Amino acid sequence: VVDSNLQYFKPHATQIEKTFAEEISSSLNRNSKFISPKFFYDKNGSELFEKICSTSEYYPTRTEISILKQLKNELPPFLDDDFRLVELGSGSSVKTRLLLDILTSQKNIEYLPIDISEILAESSEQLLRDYDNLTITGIIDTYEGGLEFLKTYDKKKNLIIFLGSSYGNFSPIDGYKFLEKVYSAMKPGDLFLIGLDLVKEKEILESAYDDSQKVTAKFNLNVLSRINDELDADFDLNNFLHHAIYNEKDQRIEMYLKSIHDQSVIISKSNLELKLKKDELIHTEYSHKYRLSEIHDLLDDAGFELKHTWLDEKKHFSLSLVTK
Ligand code: AVI
Repeated sequence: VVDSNLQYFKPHATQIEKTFAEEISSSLNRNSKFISPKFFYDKNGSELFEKICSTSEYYPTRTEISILKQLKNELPPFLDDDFRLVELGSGSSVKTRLLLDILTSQKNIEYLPIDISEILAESSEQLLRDYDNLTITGIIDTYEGGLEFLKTYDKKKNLIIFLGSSYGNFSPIDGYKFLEKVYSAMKPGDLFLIGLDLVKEKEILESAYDDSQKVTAKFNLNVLSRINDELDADFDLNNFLHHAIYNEKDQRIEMYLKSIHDQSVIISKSNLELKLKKDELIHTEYSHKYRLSEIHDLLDDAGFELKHTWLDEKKHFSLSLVTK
C-alpha cells in the first residue's frame, strides 16, 4: 500500500525474463521467423509508441480521442449505477482522463488499471495528483491474471475498457479466447467498451505504420535492441529495415524486420545462433482492421449483448459498448 488512495497487486508474479528468452528461442529458431509484438513495450518501446500516437500519419489515437469526447454526453445514459473503471493495458492518460471525467458524478471514482508493465505506477500517481475523489488499485499482471483477480473482487459494477485497437494485435484465435476471458470475468450488468480500427484505404493504413519521421521504424527496430540488452545478443540494427504492408485479403497491417544481407546473430541467453538470408523477413506484428458487421459478429459470438457503436465522421475508428 503506497497511500490510502493507491494500492498495487501482483497476483501472479510472472517470470517475464525466462519466458522472454525461451519464447525468442522458439520463435526465431524456425523457417518463418517471428518476434511477438508484446515484446515491443520495454521503457524505450513504450515511449516510442507514445510518439507514434502523435505522428500526423497515425490516425487511430486522435480519432479514438475524438469519439471519446463525444461519449461525454452519450455514455452516461448507459451508466445506471456506480461503475468502477477497469482499464486493460496502460492507456495514454488522455483517454483514461476522458473516461474518468464521465464518471465524476459519482462520489468516489475507482480506477483499476491492469498492465504487465510497472509503468502503470507513474501514470497512477499523476492521476491521483489531479483527481481528489479517486482511488486506484493497480494490477501488475497479464490481462488474464488481471481478469482473474477481477472475478474475486467486490460486487460494484465494472466498466471495462480496452482501447486503441490493441485487440487487433491478437491472432483471430487468441482474440476470441481473450473475449471469452473478458466475458467470464464480467458480472451481469457490467459493461465492456472496446476500440477497434476499421478497414480503409491502403495508402492511409500503410503510411500510419510507416510514418515520415520514421518513429514506427525505430519502434519496430527497438525490439532488437531489447533482445541485445536483455538476452545478450549482437543484432546490428543497421542490418535491418522496417517493412509494413497492408494485406487486403486478411485485412491487416503486417510488420516485419527485413535482413539487408546474409548475416548471423548470436542470442546468448536463448542459446541461439540465428542465420538470416538477404531479404529474409522477421515478422513482428499484425494489426487487424475490421468492418462494422465483423465487429458485431465477433462480439455476438463471444456472448456479449451490443448496446451501442460510436464512429468518427470519416468512419475510420469505432468504439463499441457491450454488456453481459
Ligand atoms: C498497440 N497497437 C494497437 C498498435 C497498432 O496500431 O497495432 C501498435 C503499433 N504498431 C505500429 N504502430 C502502432
